[in-house]
Amino acid sequence: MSSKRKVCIIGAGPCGMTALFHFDQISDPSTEVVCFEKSDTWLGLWNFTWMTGTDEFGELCHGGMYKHLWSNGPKEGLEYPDYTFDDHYGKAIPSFPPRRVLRDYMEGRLVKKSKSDLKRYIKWNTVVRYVTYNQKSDVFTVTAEDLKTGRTFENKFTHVIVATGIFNNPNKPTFDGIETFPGRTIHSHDFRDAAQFKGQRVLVVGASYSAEDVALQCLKFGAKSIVTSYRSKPMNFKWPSGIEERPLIKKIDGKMINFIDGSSAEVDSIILCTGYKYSFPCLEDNLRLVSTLSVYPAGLYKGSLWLNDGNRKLFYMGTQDQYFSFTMFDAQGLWICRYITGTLPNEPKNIEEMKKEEQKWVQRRKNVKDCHDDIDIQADFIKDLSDGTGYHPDAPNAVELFHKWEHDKMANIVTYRDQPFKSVFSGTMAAQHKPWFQDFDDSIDSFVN
Ligand code: NA7
Repeated sequence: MSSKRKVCIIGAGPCGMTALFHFDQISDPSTEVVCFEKSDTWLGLWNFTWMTGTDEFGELCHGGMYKHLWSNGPKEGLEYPDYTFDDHYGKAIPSFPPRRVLRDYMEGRLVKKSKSDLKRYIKWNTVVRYVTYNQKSDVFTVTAEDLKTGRTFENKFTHVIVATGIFNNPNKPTFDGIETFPGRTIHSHDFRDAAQFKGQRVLVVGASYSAEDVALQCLKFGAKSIVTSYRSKPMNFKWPSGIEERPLIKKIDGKMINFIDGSSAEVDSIILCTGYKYSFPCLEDNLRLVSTLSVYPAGLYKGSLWLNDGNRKLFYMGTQDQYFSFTMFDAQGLWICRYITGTLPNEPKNIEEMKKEEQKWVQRRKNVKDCHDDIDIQADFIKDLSDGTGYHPDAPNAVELFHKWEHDKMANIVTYRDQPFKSVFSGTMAAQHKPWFQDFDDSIDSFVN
């Protein structure tokens, strides 16, 4: 291989695209970048498909996006400092946009703020099958398949960035009697349209973001009733009439769900909102991150650089549970790009120092008491990434928005999306909007105008 750096980005979702964006900004002549993307478009999860299970190529459907998804966090907490929502839409818009509005915003930045056409770096419909690293030659071999031609090929790279996401491999627990349940049972990864549950009594299993939103969506789109079932602790929101919480399932008997507190409920459908398992099947064992969902998964210096096999040329993006999401990916993409191109001041040379630093964060994460502590960790993580890169210093300030947002949710889970927030970058206060629960039009035009 020549002395040029050759960087492989796996995945053109919001993470992979911010890495690409920053490489394009820096335009380092000795760094070549290639991005392999399994689908035919960018921004990953933020695309909607009707398909579930496998796609048109027989590949596993990656994303679990559903129709009518509106952001569950304030847009002011995931804004790009160099391209605000004001910059894109030219005016104040409300704080909790539908999927299309967010996708359009991200695309706007990629198109309008890039130095060149970012699509030229991307190999579409190309799935990475395997990545190996050879210590002797200090080179990664990436085996990929062009899904359209069926041709498999190998390319050599000096660096690899894994940006394939963490919400694609559903965690599917089983329950006594579930095999004989006569209704429909799906995981939230396959949930596409709440309208399909109109008139039904629905059991939602889980007590986190998907459970909360799927339950509300089903109610909004006309489900008769929703029972949610928690394992560790209830969500404890002030639920509207039609939604109630129960503890874990003990046994399913026909349509009757029996819970461990002795109560029962008859339901027509079950939606498992039981989260995801981290899955990076295309990496060889010693390169593969194994973790449960966390705001600071272990094994990554600066939450990004793979430490476990010592080569320090493999990076993971977006493996953190997310509050700041796009902003965090952006700060991370910039850090990775600057690290690879050798333009970061003061980075430790010694891997032991890096491991010590990583352990500080992992220990801090172990001691969190609640979501507010996780939010603080993520704000500090962004600050930590930004210190060497000069990323916008106001980015971590959105932390206060997230604390307020958590309180808004506890105050009223139906109306929290109607609250306006102020951008930490533009200072613009969000516009008001028709209440989310009554708004069935998630077109860009309706939302923005
Ligand atoms: P999460 O946040 O990982 O939550 C998964 C939920 O599923 C959580 O409440 C778990 O309970 C519950 N769970 C997992 N296994 C079981 C079993 N066996 N029985 C009952 N309940 C179970 O995933 P989400 O899909 O909600 O959210 C993913 C991301 O989407 C989120 O971070 C946002 O960024 C958007 P536990 O609390 O572990 O007992």
